[in-house]
This record gives sequence, C-alpha cells and structure tokens, in this order.
Amino acid sequence: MARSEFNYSAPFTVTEEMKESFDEKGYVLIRGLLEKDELHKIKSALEESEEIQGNSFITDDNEGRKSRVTIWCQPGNDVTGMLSRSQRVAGTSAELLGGEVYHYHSKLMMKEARTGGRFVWHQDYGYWYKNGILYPDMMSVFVAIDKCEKANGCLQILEGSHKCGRIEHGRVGGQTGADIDRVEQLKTRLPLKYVELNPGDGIFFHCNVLHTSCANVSDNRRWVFIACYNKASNDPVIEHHFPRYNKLDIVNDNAIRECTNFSDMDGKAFMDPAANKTIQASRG
Ligand SMILES: O=C(O)CCC(=O)C(=O)O
Repeated sequence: MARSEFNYSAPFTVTEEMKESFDEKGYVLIRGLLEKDELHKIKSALEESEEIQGNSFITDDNEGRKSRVTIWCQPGNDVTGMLSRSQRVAGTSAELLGGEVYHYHSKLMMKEARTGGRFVWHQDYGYWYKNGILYPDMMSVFVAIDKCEKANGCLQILEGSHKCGRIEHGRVGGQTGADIDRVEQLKTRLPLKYVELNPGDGIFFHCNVLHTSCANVSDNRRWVFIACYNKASNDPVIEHHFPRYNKLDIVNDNAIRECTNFSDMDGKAFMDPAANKTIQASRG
C-alpha cells in the first residue's frame, strides 16, 4: 500500500506513489507544502485584507458555536490567488485528477479559539452534486494556516471513503450533512484519521472523501485555506453560485514568493452567502 504522507521539496513533482495514495486512500498529505516565508505572506494577506475579512459570513453549528468563512469564486492576482493558481496546488490537483482543472472556489475557514464551530460529516460532492456537476471529478486542497490539532478542531477523514460513491446528504442544522447511519456503518470498516497539521502543511483530497471537524475547544485559533478544483471536462450543466469552466492561468511556484500584492483583491468575486442554497449563513 502506498504511503500517504510526503515531505515537500522544490522543485515539486507528483510521483506515482502520490497518485496511488490519492486513488487508493482518497488523499495525499504534503508536509511543508508552503515554506515559512510563503506561509507568512499568505497569512498576512488573509489577516490584513479588508475584503477577505469584510466578506466573511457566519456558519452556526447549532451547538452554540460558530465559524467564520470567506469564499471567493476566482483566484485573483494577490498572493492568495498565486497559491490557488500555483503549479504546486492547481497543477498537482490536475495531475491527481488526471486532466486540466479550473478553479471552483477558494475559501478561508476561521475557527476562532473557544468559539469556532464543528462541521458535520459530509462529502464535498454531497452538495456540489446539487450544482449540476455530473461527475465526482473534483477535489480540495486544505492548507493549514495555523497549527491544526484535535483540540482546535482539525480535519478528520474516513480513509478510502471516496470509493463508496456519493452518500445521501440532507440538512443538519444549517449545514449539509451525510446520512449519519451510513457514516457510522462506514466507520466500522474504514480508518478514521485525525489530520493534524503544522502551519504550511497541506492535504489534497478527493471530493467523495467523508470528512468532518470538531469545535475548537482550545485557546488556539484554527484558520485554514482551502482551494477547490473541478475538472475542465466536468463543466456544470447549470449556472449556479460557483463558476462554470473558465481557463485557469496556472503560475510557476515562485509566484507566491515573488508576489507583492497583498491588498488588491480585484476580480476575486467574493460569494454572497444568500446566493448559495447549500448553506445557511449570516453576515459576520
Ligand atoms: O474547516 C473545516 O474543518 C472543514 C471544512 C470543510 O469540511 C469543507 O469546507 O468542506
């Protein structure tokens, strides 16, 4: 069985073993996907951009805790856009999915210390399916901005669950969740992995991997950046709140280090939560 964890080193290449891990387990974890100076730049932009912070909305976990989320449909030209457009992230996604991808959206998930809410078990394709997307040829790249550990609500995944196909999803509080009986059954067969990450680590995972995360009960903030991609051949058949195919201008990995734009968020097309029927959210 292929290993699923690798260390980043430049120049980064996707190996057969990584592909095998993605196909068999549904994910590939890359330690140190962002180098220290790159992480510092991304983190500064996320924290200091008035537009990224000002376009956040609140998702309530119905258990008394809330998370803040900002979603944008186009990567843009700032340093966070360079990350979503980088060969390392977008190019690797294309190699793992086996063909050209386009940017479906990126987001900043902000679980603040003591108050950040949980996310119920779901597959991303559980709700992307409802957007007229016919095949599960999609994936996410989850990059730790802060340390992610059990106490602050790190990601949890059911290894290999992408092979079960799409599970029924319904409303669970304000979120879209997978049929919990089915999840419990799958838990008896599949390993549950707590994806503990250091800042800058990243996990690439298939859109049918079942995942969840607990509330942040610690004194440490847990922010993560997630970039999501769809295969170019899988253009949605309906217009909806996320983009249909448009060519992604992939940039060289050095672009993150070279980019000096931390504040011009022009063209990112921040999402208005009222336009998204698959979540319940309020402005925050
Ligand atoms: O931020 C998290 O812990 C989970 C996010 C998530 O599940 C998602 O965006 O689909």
